[in-house]
Amino acid sequence: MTLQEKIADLRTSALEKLPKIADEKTLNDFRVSVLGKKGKLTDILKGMKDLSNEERPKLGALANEFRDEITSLLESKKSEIEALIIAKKLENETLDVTLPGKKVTKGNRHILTQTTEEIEDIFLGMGYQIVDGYEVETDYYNFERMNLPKDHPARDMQDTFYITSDILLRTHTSPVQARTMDAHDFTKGPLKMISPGRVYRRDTDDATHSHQFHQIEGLVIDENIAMSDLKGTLDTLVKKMFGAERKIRLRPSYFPFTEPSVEADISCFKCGGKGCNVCKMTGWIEVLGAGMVHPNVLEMAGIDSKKYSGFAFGLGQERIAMLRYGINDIRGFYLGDARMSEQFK
Ligand code: FA5
Repeated sequence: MTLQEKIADLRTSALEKLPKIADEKTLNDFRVSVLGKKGKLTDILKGMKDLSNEERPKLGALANEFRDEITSLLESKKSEIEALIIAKKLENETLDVTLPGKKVTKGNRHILTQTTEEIEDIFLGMGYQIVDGYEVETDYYNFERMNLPKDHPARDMQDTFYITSDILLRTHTSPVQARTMDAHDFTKGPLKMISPGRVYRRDTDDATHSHQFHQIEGLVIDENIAMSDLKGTLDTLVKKMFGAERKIRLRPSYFPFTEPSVEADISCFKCGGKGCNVCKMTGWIEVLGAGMVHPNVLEMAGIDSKKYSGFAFGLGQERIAMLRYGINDIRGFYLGDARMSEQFK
């Protein structure tokens, strides 16, 4: 068989096999076996060295023609196979628009955050500014500046977690009072601020007490501030938060940093005042401490207590939220149970 005939033979068999190929791997194997370095065409062309000078270019031209033809057929076969693969994929991956969508659950802010923001709104409406304090405080601001010198027996009312003998986790938001008094320029007007934040105490946890909880401190200092201003402010707060029907009672109390001092109770949400386990059979739940700023506290901040007077209060946010929403155990706020939060969307 001449080389020309061998090429013709190879062409015939190639043209017969090619259309039957249906995948990329077989197509590639076929290309290597026909046109590859060790393929059939190369094998045939090895015989060229025995041809005459006239025959050699003719066979070369024939071989090139064959290579071009097969290469172009391989290309179109490749595109054909690729198109088939895509078509198959599309067939399997069709989008079923009738399937129900995945439900995206929407979160919501914690009920304590919501309560804080609500109280903030009420006070912003009355012209107060909102001030941040430090959760890690000095003994000086937490106690001494609040008229509680070292060894004062009233320190026992707020036992705390000490970091060093002078640095502690604040027991109340009242140190923010001293810090804002120090920073305030009274030539520019009265001081009216609230300061929400977390506080810590070595209290034993029960339905209404936690060792860490939240307070909102309030402070107003100006000339001629009287107890009636405090009463009116607390009344506005309670009416806006709980509605006019909820009863509030003020009873005399003692805080070293206010004189006179009061504590405010709100009628129990659970028993309406009859007495139950939530209010410890008293019918009332204590929500805040308040009073007229003690002259010593003003003087320690360099404020003339003969010219200026003020009132302050510290309310427990958890207690307010419990009363507002009928939550009967304070520990529910901190457990991180989504079912608790979801009720307050
Ligand atoms: C104080 O902390 C004072 N600094 C409040 C104050 C500020 C008085 C300014 C005068 C002037 P008291 O310890 O009573 O006061 O706490 C205030 C409120 O925090 C309480 O009425 C109560 O609502 C809440 N509270 C106190 N202890 C706890 C506790 N362990 N768990 C949850 N809430 C608490």
